[in-house]
Amino acid sequence: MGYRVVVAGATGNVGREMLNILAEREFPVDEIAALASRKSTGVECSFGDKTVTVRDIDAFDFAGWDIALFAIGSEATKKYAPRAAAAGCVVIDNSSLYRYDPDVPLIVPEVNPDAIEGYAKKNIIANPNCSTAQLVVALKPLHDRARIKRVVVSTYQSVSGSGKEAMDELWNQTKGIYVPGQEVAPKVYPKQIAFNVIPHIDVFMEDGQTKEEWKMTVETKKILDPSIKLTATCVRVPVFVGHSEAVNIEFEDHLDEEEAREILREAPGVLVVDKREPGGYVTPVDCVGDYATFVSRIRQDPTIDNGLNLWCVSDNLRKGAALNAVQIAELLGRRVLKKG
Ligand code: 11C
Repeated sequence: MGYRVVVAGATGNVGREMLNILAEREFPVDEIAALASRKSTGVECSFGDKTVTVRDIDAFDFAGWDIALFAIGSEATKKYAPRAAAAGCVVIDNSSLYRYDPDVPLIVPEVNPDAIEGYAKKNIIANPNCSTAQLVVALKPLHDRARIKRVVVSTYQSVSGSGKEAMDELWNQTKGIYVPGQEVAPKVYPKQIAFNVIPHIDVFMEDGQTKEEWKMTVETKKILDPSIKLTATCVRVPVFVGHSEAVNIEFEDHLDEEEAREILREAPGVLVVDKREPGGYVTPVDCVGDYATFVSRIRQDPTIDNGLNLWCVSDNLRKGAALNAVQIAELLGRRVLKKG
C-alpha cells in the first residue's frame, strides 16, 4: 500500500519538478492529485509516463489524502495549508510562510532529519529557500568535523528562482537587446537582467540587507546550528537554472583543504568536482536536472586562522525546492507514516 499524494501548484516551475521527481524516485504513490488555481483547471501535467489533469485547489477536499507538497507561494499557502493540515493531510510547504515558526520543522534530510519528529504540532513541514538548502548540505559535514564560526557567502542565483515569467523576461530581453524596436523593458526585475547582474533578491529590510540574505542567515541557524554567524550578498544573474555560491568559512578548529575535500567526497548529497585546471569545476549549466550539491574550488583561506573557501552549485528547482520536498516526504514515510 502506498500514499495518496497531492501536488499543489502543479503547473509552476517547482510543482512540475515535484511531479517529475516523485515519478523518477518511484515514491510509492497510490493516487496523485495535481492542484492549481481555477484558471489552470483542466491543464494536463506529466507524471512519469502518465498525465494528470489539474484540479481547482479551492474546490479540493484534502480529507483522506496523506501528503501534500505545496508550491503555491505564501499567500495561497496561508489559505490552503491549514485546511489540508486540519483534514489530516501532512503539508510539506515550499513557501517561506512557516519556515520561521518554532512549531514547524524546517528540514534538509541530509542535515537535520530528526527534526521530522516535530511535524505533528501543526501537521506542516517547511522546505527551505533554495540558496540555503544547497549551502547547508555542503556545510554540515565540515561543521561536524571543525565547528563553523562564521560564513560569508555571495550567491549567483538563476532567474528560475523568480518563476516562469522571469525566465521569459531573460529569454526575450536577450533576443531583443540588439534588435532595434524589439527591446524588452524590465518588468519582473527592477533592472535589465540580460547581460547584467542585479544585487537584489526579494524585498529590502530596514537594516539594508534583502530578505533573501536574511533568509539564508535565519534558515542556516534553524537547520544547522544557531551559533553559526552568516552574512550573505544575494545576486541575480542571467542564468536560467542553477544557483551558485562563493562561500568563505571560518572554523573553530583547523581543517586542511585535503581533509575537507575527503569529508565532502563522503558526504550525503554532495559531489566534489575539484580539479585545479581549466574546466575542472562545476558551473550551473552542468548541474541542471541533477540531484547533487556540487562543490568545487576547495582551498585554504590564508587571510584568517582556520579558513576555507569553496564554490557550491546546485539545481535550484531540484535540491533547492522539489527534490528536497520529495526527500522530506520519503523521510516522513520511513519514520512516521510507514505505509510504502
Ligand atoms: C530566488 N530563492 O532564487 C528565491 C526563490 O523563499 O522560497 C525562492 C524563495 C523562497 O529568487
